Amino acid sequence: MSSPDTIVALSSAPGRGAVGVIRVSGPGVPQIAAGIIGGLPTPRLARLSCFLDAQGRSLDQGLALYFAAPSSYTGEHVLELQGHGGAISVDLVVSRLLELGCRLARPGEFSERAFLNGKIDMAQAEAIADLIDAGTAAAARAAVRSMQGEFSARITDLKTRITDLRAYVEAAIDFPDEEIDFLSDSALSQRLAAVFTAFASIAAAAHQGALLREGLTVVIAGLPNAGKSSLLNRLAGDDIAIVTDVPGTTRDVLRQQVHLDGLPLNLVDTAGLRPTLDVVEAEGVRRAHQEISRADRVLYIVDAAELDPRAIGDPAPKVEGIESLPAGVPVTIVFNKIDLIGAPARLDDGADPPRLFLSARSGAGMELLRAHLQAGVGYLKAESGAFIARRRHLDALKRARQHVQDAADILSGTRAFELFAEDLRLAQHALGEITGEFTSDDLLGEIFGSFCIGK
Ligand SMILES: Nc1nc2c(ncn2[C@@H]2O[C@H](COP(=O)(O)OP(=O)(O)OP(=O)(O)O)[C@@H](O)[C@H]2O)c(=O)[nH]1
Ligand SMILES: [Mg+2]
Repeated sequence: MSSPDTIVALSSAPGRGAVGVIRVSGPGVPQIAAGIIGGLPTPRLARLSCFLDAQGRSLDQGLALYFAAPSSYTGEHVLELQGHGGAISVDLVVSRLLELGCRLARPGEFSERAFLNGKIDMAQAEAIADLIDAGTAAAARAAVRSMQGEFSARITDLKTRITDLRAYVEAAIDFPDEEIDFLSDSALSQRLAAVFTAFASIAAAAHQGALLREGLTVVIAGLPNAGKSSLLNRLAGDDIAIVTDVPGTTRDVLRQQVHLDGLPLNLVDTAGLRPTLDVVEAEGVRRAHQEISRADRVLYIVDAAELDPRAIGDPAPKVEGIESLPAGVPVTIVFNKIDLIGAPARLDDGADPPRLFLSARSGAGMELLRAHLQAGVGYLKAESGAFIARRRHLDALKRARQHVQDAADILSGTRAFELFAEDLRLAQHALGEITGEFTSDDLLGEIFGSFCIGK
């Protein structure tokens, strides 16, 4: 599958740096090496070389490293030139390489070639990009796990189990005389149960990974003056939003990212929800509703000091304005300012929606809030063996599991074994999408197009 073009890109960060790494990949590497450093170095041995222009003058001096196909990142011949990391000196060397017949690489093109040449699968390629983009140490560790193939190995294992199951059933279809004895034993249902167990454990690890990668968007909403901005500042540990006792202080949407034990939390502070004739504030309220509709969780802040004291013990207190929240977005009602009413911090998890009593001013109840947000998405604080995962992986896992479920339903209902085998085939196909066995050009473009240049 080797591509005829030889590509070049700066693989280290652009700008000023101690070292600039220029990577060249493709069949033209031997001839290009002859042009720029006078010949191919011994594979995998660093060689101090002058990088030469067309007249044989030195453009820069540095290390040259050669990886012979197929033992390289891309699976093609690769030459790496490690020169000085000045913007101009890097440009001069890249220009010379273009002159020698390379073309500039597209974003992610080295990794795309690695994928097309079977050096890495799709989940591993995605993990490389996620490692580079990781925002926390936990996310980076999960990305390394996926990059090294742990996630793919688990998917492959699951696929093998499903293949076995299919083979078992297809044998029965091929020998209908033996069907009854062959399938009435419990071996089949045992195998099926093992497949479901494997799904559950992979889905849990992938769910953790997706949380580490994408985080949780928490929108702080409520009536004016309830203490929304105070809560944002308290969670961020910084004086980010303006806080005053004037209702309607916040109008713009304010965003701040914090981490809860490795879980990225995208906090959004919004304008207090109230009807208003002020055009600026009305726009703020409109934007607040927009944010609420996209939230993973809404913290609906209520000023506890303004509440009828009887409402506090009420299992279903009337909370003003809460009816304006859309159905389907998880909400927690946060009774703020408990310092004013002398109530203790408390989490009422059993209530629907859950209720939390805290004080943004004193900080009482903040630990309860943090734990509640983590528990709400099933985040495990401890290192959990997570694999970095994307929505597309979770989606494929879900579809695959559904196909196996459909197969199981057939087994318990009609015993139409052809349909059973067909559902298992669909499940395998969905799993194959994760590792990239089945991919469209669109998906390739989407995934590798979001990579850095030079990766
Ligand atoms: N006693 C007490 N006062 C608080 C607490 N939280 C906020 N306040 C006060 O309540 C007032 C409003 O706080 P903000 O954080 O600006 O409230 P907001 O909900 O962002 O208000 P808008 O942006 O106007 O919608 C300020 O005077 C805060 O100091 C709290 O826990 N206890
Ligand atoms: Mg505010």
